[in-house]
Amino acid sequence: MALQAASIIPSTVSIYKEGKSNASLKETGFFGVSVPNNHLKAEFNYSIIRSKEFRRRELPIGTIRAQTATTTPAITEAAPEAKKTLRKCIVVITGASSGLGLATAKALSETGQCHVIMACRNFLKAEKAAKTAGIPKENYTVIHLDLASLESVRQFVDTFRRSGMPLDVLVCNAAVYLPTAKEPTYTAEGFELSVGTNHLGHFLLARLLLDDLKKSDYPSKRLIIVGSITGNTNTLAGNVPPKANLGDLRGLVGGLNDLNSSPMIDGGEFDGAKAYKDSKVCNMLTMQEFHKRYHEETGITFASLYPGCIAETGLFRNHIPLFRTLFPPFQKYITKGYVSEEEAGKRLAQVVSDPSLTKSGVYWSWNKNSSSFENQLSKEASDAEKALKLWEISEKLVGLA
Ligand code: LMG
Ligand code: NDP
Ligand code: PMR
Repeated sequence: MALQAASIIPSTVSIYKEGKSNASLKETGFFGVSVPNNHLKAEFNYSIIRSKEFRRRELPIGTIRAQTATTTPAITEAAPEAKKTLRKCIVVITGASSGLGLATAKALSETGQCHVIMACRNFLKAEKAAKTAGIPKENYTVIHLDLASLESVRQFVDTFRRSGMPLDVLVCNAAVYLPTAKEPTYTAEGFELSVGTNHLGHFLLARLLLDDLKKSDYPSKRLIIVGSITGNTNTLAGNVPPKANLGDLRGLVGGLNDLNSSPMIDGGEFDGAKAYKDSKVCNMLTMQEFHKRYHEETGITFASLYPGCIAETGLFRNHIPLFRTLFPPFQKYITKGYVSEEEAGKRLAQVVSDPSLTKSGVYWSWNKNSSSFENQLSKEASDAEKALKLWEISEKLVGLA
């Protein structure tokens, strides 16, 4: 628990505020930090953010802490062009401690235009991963987030807000895949773990952070939810059994536990691989419902994507060793769907920051030359009625309705 909110937020953060709507306002943040909202460089100190569970002195010597983050402006106040220079884009990425999330954090860091908030359940792992990947300290901050606990999601939002940083892009990337599990396991609130983490945890996070996105003065605000081909039954990959199918959502209505009904969304027998694929359908439906409800009003871009088959990531850590050995060559040489972590990270980074990918409500994919295109979702993954139903049931389960 010591690391529950072990987020010592940037001790010094320099931010350019270029907001039009509130340019004349002064906001007083937590800890009495005054954030001047003008076009000049705003330098201020953050206090160490403490939670009930966390005290700095309790950390053992040598514990790696969240980094001092300095979003260094490229041009100083003296230069008139500074006003035209965008401040760094603040991007929250869930599950940035490995695989796609980490590769995306690295790719974004390399643009020099982003500061990544790595929202991770394992603080030390995230720190080490960032270091090993060579992400400069000033380009990232680690904040604790365990999506398998709604309490932790709320704590994350609170900690992030107290950092005083704006939110420009949210990337819902983290996931678990439990293909060999014989019995279901559950989140803190008692939801089957795959759907509980991949969908419900992200659903609450995204709903809460929508307000923060709305407040951001960044010109291209985005909310991205990672989807997958295996949730789409209009593809060959989506037809490998067990297939995704949410049915009439009766298991979700029952709370995804076997006390009331079933741990599976459709009310069926537990199947870990199906639960994962179902959760990806939920991710893609949620993106579309966000788009429908909020795109016009807020201008936020909502998008999903299939980054390619990144056959060597930690996602397959629970699969049998034979699968883990054969899956990468199978994808490389037979299906040709294979993509490296680095390439996949560049793809997701495009969806985060490429000026040509601002269209909302889109499920992006890439062709063999690695150029992006708007892909077609399966019938179920684009069913507007199901998206609405999913939204309403999910709100109840996470305590928003
Ligand atoms: C399930 O089995 C398990 O039941 C489940 O518990 C879980 O572990 C899950 O995803 C994980 O896997 C799935 C899999 C396991 O079963 C199969 O793949 C059965 C093969 C059925 C083939 C279906 C092909 C799809 C047909 C679609 C047709 C409709 C298309 C319509 C739409 C078209 C639109 C364009 O089974 C296996 O793992 C064994 C598979 C052995 C098959 C070998 C195939 C040749 C490839 C050889 C390469 C070497 C290694 C590959 C290993 C990686 C993948 C298995
Ligand atoms: P990884 O396992 O490498 O990354 C998943 C990340 O999610 C890890 O950082 C993991 O943390 C984190 N995570 C898991 N559970 C939680 C939790 N309860 N709270 C917070 N973080 C959590 O897999 P990938 O990089 O492959 O997966 C990333 C995304 O890409 C997923 O959404 C997946 O569905 C999607 N995807 C992957 C494909 C592939 O071929 N690999 C294909 C299509 C989509 P930790 O490091 O602590 O374990
Ligand atoms: Mg699949 C034809 C292309 C193709 C692609 C792009 C994928 C992606 N897969 C394809 C085909 C096949 N796969 C075929 C023909 C088979 C039967 C041999 C097959 C099997 C298979 C298994 C057992 N594939 C898998 C598994 C998994 O356990 C993975 C999974 O379903 O995770 C949920 C998986 C995947 N195949 C993919 C991708 C991207 C995955 C994994 C990750 C994901 O969707 O997020």
